[in-house]
Amino acid sequence: MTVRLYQFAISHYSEKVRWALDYKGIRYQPVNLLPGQHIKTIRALTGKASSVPVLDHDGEIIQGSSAILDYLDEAFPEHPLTPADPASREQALAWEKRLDDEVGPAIRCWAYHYLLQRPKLVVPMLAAGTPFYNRILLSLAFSRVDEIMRDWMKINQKTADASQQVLEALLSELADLYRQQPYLAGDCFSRADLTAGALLAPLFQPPQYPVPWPKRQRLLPAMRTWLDQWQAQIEPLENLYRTHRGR
Ligand SMILES: N[C@@H](CCC(=O)N[C@@H](CS)C(=O)NCC(=O)O)C(=O)O
Repeated sequence: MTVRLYQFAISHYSEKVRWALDYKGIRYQPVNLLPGQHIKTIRALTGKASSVPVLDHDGEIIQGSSAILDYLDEAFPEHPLTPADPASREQALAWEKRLDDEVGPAIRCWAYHYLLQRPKLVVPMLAAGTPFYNRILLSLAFSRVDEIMRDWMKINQKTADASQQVLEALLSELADLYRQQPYLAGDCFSRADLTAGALLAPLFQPPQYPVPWPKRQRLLPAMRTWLDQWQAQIEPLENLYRTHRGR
């Protein structure tokens, strides 16, 4: 059996899938792609959208983190991530969708807005897991990379500020909930908690996440101050990650 995960090391949607695979104890080969160069590879696999993550399980191709989690629970039912009880299942899927649709894009926009202003920090993260010369390539072409990424994901000060508000609302809500109950849906760890932990992981930079995280003091002051201010709300997610992420 061969399981391949086409991904960007930096992608938090890819982290959802890495975590799910590790949680289920499934051995897999990561195929780390360089943003930009990924399009050809992914379109050849899926014949449609270019986004990662994409899973290849013995030739069965699945694109998108949520569809991949569905598939993994079907194909590898041990250590389920989708609750069996219908009400908890519905709740878990609703949380996952909300986090995928709101939090994923918000954290990406907010973090890149500041990190793209520090090429020396962001280039090694974008090229993580790919051949060393990609760092040189990205550094040389950085002003174009910056322009394309900002244009593609509509990243600017205004959208970064709006994203920060989305994050603040969600972090407050999640911290309140985790103060009252251990899990978002039902009485077990599920794909809802996994999604919250994976998508928000860039805020607490866990060592299992395979990118060279920048040291706190090298971040732009705006980013550092905000992270300090929101530490209490970020902490429950960090604890959840530490408890359930394993390797
Ligand atoms: N809803 C999708 C979102 C995936 C996504 O936004 N992937 C980004 C990286 S974080 C991507 O591949 N962007 C480049 C592209 O779409 O070509 C999922 O859950 O997999």
